[in-house]
Amino acid sequence: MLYPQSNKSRAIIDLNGLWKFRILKKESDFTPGMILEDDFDWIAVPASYNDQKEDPAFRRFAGLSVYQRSVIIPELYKTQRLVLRFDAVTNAATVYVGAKEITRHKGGYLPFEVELDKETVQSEEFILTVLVDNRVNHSTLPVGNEKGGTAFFGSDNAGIPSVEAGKAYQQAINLPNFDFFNYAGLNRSVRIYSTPCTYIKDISICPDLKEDGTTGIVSYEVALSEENIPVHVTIKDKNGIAVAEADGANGVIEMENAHLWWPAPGEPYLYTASVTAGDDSYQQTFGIRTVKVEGKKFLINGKPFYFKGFGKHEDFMLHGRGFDLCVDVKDVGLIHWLNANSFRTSHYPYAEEMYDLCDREGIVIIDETPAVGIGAGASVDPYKTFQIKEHHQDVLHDMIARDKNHPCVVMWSLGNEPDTEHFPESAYEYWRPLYEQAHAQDPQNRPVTMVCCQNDYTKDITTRTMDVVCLNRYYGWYNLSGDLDAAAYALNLELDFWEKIGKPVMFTEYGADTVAGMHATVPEMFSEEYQAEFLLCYGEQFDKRDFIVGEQLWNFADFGTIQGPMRADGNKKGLFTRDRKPKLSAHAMRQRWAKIQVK
Ligand code: E8X
Repeated sequence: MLYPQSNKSRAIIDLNGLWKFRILKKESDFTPGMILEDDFDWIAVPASYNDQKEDPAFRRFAGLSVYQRSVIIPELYKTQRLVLRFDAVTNAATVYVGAKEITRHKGGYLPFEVELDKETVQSEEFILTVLVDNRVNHSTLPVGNEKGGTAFFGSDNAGIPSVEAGKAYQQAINLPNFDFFNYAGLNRSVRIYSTPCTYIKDISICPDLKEDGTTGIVSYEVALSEENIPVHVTIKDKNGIAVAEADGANGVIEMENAHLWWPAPGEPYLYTASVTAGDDSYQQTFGIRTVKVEGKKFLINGKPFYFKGFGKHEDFMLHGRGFDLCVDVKDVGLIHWLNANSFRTSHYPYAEEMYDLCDREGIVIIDETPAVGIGAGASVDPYKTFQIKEHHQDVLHDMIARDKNHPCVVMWSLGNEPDTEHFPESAYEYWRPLYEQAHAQDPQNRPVTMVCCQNDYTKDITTRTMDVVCLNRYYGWYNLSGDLDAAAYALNLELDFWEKIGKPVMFTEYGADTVAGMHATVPEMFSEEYQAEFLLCYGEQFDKRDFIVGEQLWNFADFGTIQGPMRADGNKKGLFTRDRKPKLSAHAMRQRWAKIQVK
């Protein structure tokens, strides 16, 4: 799916800004075609709605809300094909022009679009309405909890006499089965873009390298709205100089002395494929780089790569999970400051603009679907009770379709911390087809993983089948709490197990909640000193093993979560506070990662 682009044949109508907004107390309060004339709030788009007002309902309600605005199409666009595109509406959307439903979409972290019909395009003005559903449950990704408690932190509503009361509780608070606040709304940009009537539908670029390691082989495929439109491709270097040409909707272009895309601190060299097809045109950036798992190594351009970084969140004050390019620029600057080189898009695909920035900055991304919360304790097989399989296939497909050309994306994560221990065969039968789907769909055939929760790894027959074993471990925090000697012992016991698997292993989470400003001469949990000691202790164990290909701690920064007895104003495992102030461990990791040179 192509990102909206303004060029000689395409234009963009920006629909970001102030929209009318209303939370619906009940679903029957909405009728298609209704106009918000009074009893509405002005709300900012893109942004989550939750923190924009002081009304407790904005954070606590579960259900439908309405966004509405008027749209005027300039005369000069009325001869073009016009497409309405939502970059992300969380968690589900139904879209109306006037009283007519024109599209709907399930899933809160990937774009969807709809071509506007002639009547709409020719109209003087029209009312655009988006009905947003923030609810999560056993059929959504991320998964919500349906039994009135949060399985995540095990509050099983002890003392509440019946499930009925639990259901009441469920209504009061939209219960995520995941550890981040369920920010909702028009979280990313809303635009109308124009194309000529015959147009470029998609572009796939698959780079490779010849044996000589310097000749690039660039395979491309241009999908068109109609057959037999003449296609021309010009490859331009970073200075816009044409360095190769080709004709035809598919082709392979050889490029001698190609500049490779290297992760930071190397040069992330970007080329542009300037595609023309009939009256349409599109400029697609790409990088020439290879990614491969070989034995126990993760290779980029044939060189062993070591992931230094973290899991992140799209999370900041006031706009919640809203798209914020300034925060993305700030965070990438801090990633460089830390001497880090990568992050995982935990636990959902991030805004496309962040991948574009990482392409330019040489930051490596593990791209993750929103499949988090797939588990409900040892007594319920989620693979038999959650209705998520088809939706999971869809979100995996859409994530790869959206992000396939980014050189910064080096691995797909099918999901985070599912239950792979209590129902091992059921888990394997669920995840294996998704693993195969990702490999089959990705033109670049990148490595595929599924991030493993701390579990009895001897029973888990799924994690070991991934291309890279990705582990989230918290010895010394959630268990063996406060005892780093015991934690190191347990970690090494487990690493002895993984040594035998003969695959690359990396840590995709390890960390400790830390209250900024809390200090202790003898490090204790929640102190800044304990977090630094915890992270460095893990690093010490990693350094002893040659099959560990990366360390991504949890988390880059503090972030918002649901209320619960384990969260005081959110999750505090950040190297930085939520407003990006460094804790002691940020300095400790900066020094550690300065010594780990990668290229
Ligand atoms: C945590 C993290 C959470 O924020 C993340 O989204 C997923 C959790 C640790 C799970 N992983 O709680 O900070 C630990 C399970 C029990 C050992």
